[in-house]
Amino acid sequence: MNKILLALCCFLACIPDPAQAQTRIAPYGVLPSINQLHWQQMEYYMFAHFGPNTFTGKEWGTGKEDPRVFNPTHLDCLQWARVAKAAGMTGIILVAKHHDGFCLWPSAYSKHTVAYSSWMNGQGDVLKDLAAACRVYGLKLGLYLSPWDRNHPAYGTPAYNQVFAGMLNEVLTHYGPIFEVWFDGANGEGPNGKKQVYDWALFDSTVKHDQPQAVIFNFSNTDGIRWVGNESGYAPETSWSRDSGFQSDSRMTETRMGEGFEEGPYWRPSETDVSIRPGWFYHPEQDSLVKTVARLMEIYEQSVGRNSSLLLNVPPDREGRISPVDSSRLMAFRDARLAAFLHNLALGSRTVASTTAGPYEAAFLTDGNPRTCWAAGNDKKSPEILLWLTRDTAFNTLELMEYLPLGQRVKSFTVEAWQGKKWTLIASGTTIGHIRILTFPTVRTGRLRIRITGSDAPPVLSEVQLYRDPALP
Ligand code: FUL
Repeated sequence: MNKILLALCCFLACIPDPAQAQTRIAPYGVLPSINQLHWQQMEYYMFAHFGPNTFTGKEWGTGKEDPRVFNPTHLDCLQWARVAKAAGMTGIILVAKHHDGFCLWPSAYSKHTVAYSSWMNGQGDVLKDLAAACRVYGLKLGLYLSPWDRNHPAYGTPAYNQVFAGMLNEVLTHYGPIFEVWFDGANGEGPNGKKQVYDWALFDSTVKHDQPQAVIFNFSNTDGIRWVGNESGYAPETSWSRDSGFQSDSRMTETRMGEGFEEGPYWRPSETDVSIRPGWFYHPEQDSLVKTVARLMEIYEQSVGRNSSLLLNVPPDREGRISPVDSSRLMAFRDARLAAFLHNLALGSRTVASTTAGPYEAAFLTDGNPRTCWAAGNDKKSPEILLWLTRDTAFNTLELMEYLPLGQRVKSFTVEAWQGKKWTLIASGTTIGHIRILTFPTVRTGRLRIRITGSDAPPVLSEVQLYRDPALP
């Protein structure tokens, strides 16, 4: 090979990573921020509800609980982090203050905190312990703070907005980097019988000032993440990362919240929050009701596999540890996921497309690298991708990935397998987004065809992967 040809090959070899490319693919619509792209890669992380409710057996405390009820006997945040890491999670979001107002850190703004509890004679700080544990295990830390406060005397008056911003400032400046701030939408009455008019602009600017790399759940239109609209553990099949923004909540049904808006002017992808147990807090009588591995797999495929992320609540018990029932279920769930996504059977296929923009060839779809991509040309016809598998292959799971830094585009597609003498439809879908997982009864074929039947702009996909999940028919 002469030198010019070699130089050209090297140039082409890195071009299909659009982040480095010289050939420009036009972006479409509103785009994700860097913070949102980093967040999207996290996919699966832990929610930890822990506080007075853990000890009183409630789900919603009244705020009148004696702070001394908070008294874990063996609080072990390292164990939480070890379990989360072994489970394959990427971070932990701690409920630092629930609606009862109890602060898991010694806040200067309240008398309803760990400093007034029996735990460690009031010298403890759960946030400090958890932040240190997350650092040990390479996990990111996020914080949930309920603006609704059933304890604070100022709640229901303008002064409370300053209190809440002050609390936010405390938790966002003492514990290192925070990847997500989770604002619960519940807004009930406080001790004086009044509801608070929240100063979202103040809360938003506090987060952005203290933790500029954090994403904000629920109440922000920049670096925002939206609620998926249910607490049952699924995103709808159609799942846009764009939506109409949090201020339009009044005309937003829960279904619309889940689906997002194709035409939405804001990039606010959804997060699916669900508990491994019936309750958000630990209750010993629910030990037999921890979700099964099959149910957790379904939840995973219907959240991460539908362009959402999975925030799975695993509440620590009264000792201050994740119970063995939950941790062993999480390990079995991890094993099931590893088995389901063990070998990408599409790797090395000969992959061609009916249309290609410049060097973004279809072969990059089956290279196992989500940073490279195939881009369709500007021609109007529905593009088709053809995979010639290395041999006749049996599979029951398809994973597609769209290259989101350039915007979300695909709105419908079909998947067909070559069976004898004809193409047979085996699956179809609407949006793709970060990851779309489809499962179907096992098919055996040597050829697969994916047709993008609807797209807002020429599609740009990064991966087509095939698996055989042994737990599926
Ligand atoms: C809801 C709360 O009312 C629940 O107690 C729980 O914290 C859940 C994650 O969000 O709005």
